[in-house]
Amino acid sequence: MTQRTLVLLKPDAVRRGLTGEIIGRIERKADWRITALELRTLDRATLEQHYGEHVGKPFYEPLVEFMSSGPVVALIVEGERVIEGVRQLAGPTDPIAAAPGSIRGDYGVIVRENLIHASDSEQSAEREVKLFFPHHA
Ligand code: RTP
Ligand code: MG
Repeated sequence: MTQRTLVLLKPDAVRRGLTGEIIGRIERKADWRITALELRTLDRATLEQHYGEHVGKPFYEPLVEFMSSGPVVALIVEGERVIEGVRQLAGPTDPIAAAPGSIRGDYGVIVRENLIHASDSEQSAEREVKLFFPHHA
């Protein structure tokens, strides 16, 4: 089942020089390919749309502060079962709960600064691709 997903390498990944490492893990998976890629700093309006489900939660404001604190790398990745697959590569939200071998498990410690976002369903993927890459929608 060929799918596409929206991936963000968060500001901590860019600051720490881990984007090449993370993109390499994604690129090396059989069949997956990057079809869009851009370095950009996110504004509050974009983040409010992207993280709409979290508006009002206690972690929302610090999340927006963090996500707008520096550039992110936004990518569209296409390929076989890529939505579930990138979530699996990333590991659970809390990096301490994430197994070694996963991106968050290998490089993260703080729940908020967990290096990578990946769409969590086909519906989210379509919405997020449209938000970040309207020309690819
Ligand atoms: P994402 O949306 O970024 O791919 O991550 P996720 O699905 O694994 O996690 P989600 O529940 O959607 O939360 C979005 C992001 O908010 C930050 N967060 N901080 N308790 C906290 O301090 C807390 N909980 C979540 C993380 O950056 C998480 O990835
Ligand atoms: Mg999420």
